[in-house]
Amino acid sequence: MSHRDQTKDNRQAYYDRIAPANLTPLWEVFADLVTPQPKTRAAVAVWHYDHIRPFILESGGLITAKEAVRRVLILENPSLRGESKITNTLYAGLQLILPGEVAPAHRHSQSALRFIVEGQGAYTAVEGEKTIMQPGDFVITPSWTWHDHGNETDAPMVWLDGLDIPIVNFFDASFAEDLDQDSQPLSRPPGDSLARYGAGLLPVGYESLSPASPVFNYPYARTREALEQMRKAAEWDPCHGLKMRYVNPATGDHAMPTMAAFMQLLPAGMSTAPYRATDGMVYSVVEGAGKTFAGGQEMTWGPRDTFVIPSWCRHHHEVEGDAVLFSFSDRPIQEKLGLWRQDRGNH
Ligand code: 1HN
Repeated sequence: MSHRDQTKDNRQAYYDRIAPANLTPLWEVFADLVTPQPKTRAAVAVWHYDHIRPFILESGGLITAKEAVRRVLILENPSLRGESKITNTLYAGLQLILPGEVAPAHRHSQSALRFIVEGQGAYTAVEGEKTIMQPGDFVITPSWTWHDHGNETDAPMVWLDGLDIPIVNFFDASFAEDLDQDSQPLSRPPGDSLARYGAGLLPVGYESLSPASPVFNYPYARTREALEQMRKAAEWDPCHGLKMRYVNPATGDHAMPTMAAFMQLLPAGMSTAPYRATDGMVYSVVEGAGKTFAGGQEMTWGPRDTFVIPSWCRHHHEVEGDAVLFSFSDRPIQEKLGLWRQDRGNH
């Protein structure tokens, strides 16, 4: 046996002997643990709405919203099948609620965001206040807030759910409970939170123990109008076009402590500069059509499509007409931990 083989055998015999004591040599795993750059298991992927919409509607004939608790098709990253993840840290799904249905009230330590994709006029109630949802609205249900949904319209409604489930489970910090009634009692009139906290004003003496925004519906009509007004200044970021983040108006921080959300306008003809960041990004297309080049792949997208760009995957977008993109990520946590990085160039 060569000297090299002998050394290898000796080491392996040693590893085998220490294994029952639950010991592992760091030098054998170091390179996988501490990589010079992020090495995600998640893949670039796109879900075309036209393709999956029939599957979503079909679920409506198989199970009621009430029986399912939440009737959702999970958007699973193709490289993370079976893990209920769209990125390593985030969950995403498309939820269907049919006319007359109720999704019963519950609360959990996971934070959720909703981005309305199809239909209009269904409601969600959060902590005693109802809001009617329209396409493009960004709605939050922060950690441990009671929430239930209902559809009193005559058309199906579909929205994108984003949750921090993998993060909460990573910490083994999941709690959940059901309310003893399907619909929670309402204590404030519709529109109260937006008027009280989302009109550039705050109640005098307002203080909150929660890090989450007191506004829980950020209507698309307002967001779109803001983008339209700002575009006149023609200040375009080479990587992002015009990209805004949803904020907690009381603190200026992200709307929720674990997930950030964004809305961006890419003007007609724009080809963005290459970009990557450590937060994996989930996109929902609101308006327009385009292409995203990421990780050696080309994705085409149009309204209501969802696509995902994993951590540190360099990408750029190309659009013909104007495009409006919603997106969300785990950026707030990474920022708080001093981990978030971006790379705005080609190297
Ligand atoms: C949840 O509460 C909702 O409230 C949607 O609509 C999806 C996925 C996992 C756990 C809780 C909702 C969810 C969820």
